[in-house]
Amino acid sequence: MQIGITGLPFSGKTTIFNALTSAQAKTGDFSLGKKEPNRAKIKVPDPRVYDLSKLYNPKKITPAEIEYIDVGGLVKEVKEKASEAEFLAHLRDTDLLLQVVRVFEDPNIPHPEGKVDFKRDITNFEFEMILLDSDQIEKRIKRLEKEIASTKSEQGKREFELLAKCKGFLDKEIPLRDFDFSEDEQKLLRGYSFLSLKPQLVILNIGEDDIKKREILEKEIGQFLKHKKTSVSSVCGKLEMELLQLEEKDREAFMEDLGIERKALDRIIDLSYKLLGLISFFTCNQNEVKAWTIPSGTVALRAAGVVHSDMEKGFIKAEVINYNKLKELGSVQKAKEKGELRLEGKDYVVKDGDVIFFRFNV
Ligand SMILES: Nc1nc2c(ncn2[C@@H]2O[C@H](COP(=O)(O)OP(=O)(O)OP(=O)(O)O)[C@@H](O)[C@H]2O)c(=O)[nH]1
Ligand SMILES: [Mg+2]
Repeated sequence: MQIGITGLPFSGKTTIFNALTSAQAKTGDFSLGKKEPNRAKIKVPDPRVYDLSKLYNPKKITPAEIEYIDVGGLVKEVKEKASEAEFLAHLRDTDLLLQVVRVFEDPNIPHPEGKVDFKRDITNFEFEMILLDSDQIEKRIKRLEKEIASTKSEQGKREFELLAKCKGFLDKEIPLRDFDFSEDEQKLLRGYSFLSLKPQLVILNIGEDDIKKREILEKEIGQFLKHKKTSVSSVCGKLEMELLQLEEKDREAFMEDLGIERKALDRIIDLSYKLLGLISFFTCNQNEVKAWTIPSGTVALRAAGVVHSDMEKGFIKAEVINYNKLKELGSVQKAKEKGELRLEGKDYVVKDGDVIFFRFNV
């Protein structure tokens, strides 16, 4: 999974990138015009993978991974530098946009719009994404018109109609993720990676003084955000970055003092999975215990294919037990004795936390 971090200059993107990934990218250096974004992969800190590993003592433990890309923001200066294409290229492959919005007040740090006003920034950001998608569609539509005139392609016509429909939404300033496209439409749209179609996680970068009113703030912004597949959370970027420099035991005391219940990373990962509609299942043996990430609603046959194409081709059955049940019983052997290791067919809908042993034949 790839998550793109974006937002206005000096909103704290790199600070939050560091807090999420334990990277040590330089903050406070104006990143405008910088060519390469900061990138880092993290292992999803899902305690279930490590718990299962205790049962199997495997040679290898493989948690799921998320890559964070600190892309920077798209602002007037960047556009003038014609870096728009670069900005888009970096965000193209991301599954989710993490929009960092400055809430913290600090007279020493300039705000590109003059003063802190996070509702304005959120609204402007959405509008920027809509404009970028709109530009892209206009260009494509022009080319398609010529193509259809000469080839009379049916596929071209369908694409044209769909893009015209999207353009209609965008002209009304509605992001594309507000619409439920059919499966065929989604397929056609996939190649474009429209920005307003990507799920969005708004991260309010709050100051230390705001920690106490974090819930009120999140609720207020939650009600302000009117679009689908859009969530909000708040992070005190600077503090979270400092937290990482502490020893584990000091960290907990520090967090308690400040009233921080969970690390930003843990909250953001949970929200990201929810926004993207993703769940985890596990495969376990003496060689490897591994977490797999799939869309919720995936059937056993498809899940097998995620692990290995041979498993999908030669699928016979899936032996399934949920992590919670397995933990309660203590071992797969016990689960078998108690008849808790279920035999499921190819249409079984995999649940979050399922431990699956695929039976297959190639
Ligand atoms: N007071 C305060 N300062 C912060 C906070 N978060 C970030 N900063 C400071 O704001 C400045 C900008 O932070 P960065 O993380 O570099 O911001 P950015 O969005 O990556 O900036 P660009 O990449 O230049 O667009 C740095 O000096 C940070 O130390 C915060 O929560 N409170
Ligand atoms: Mg930066």
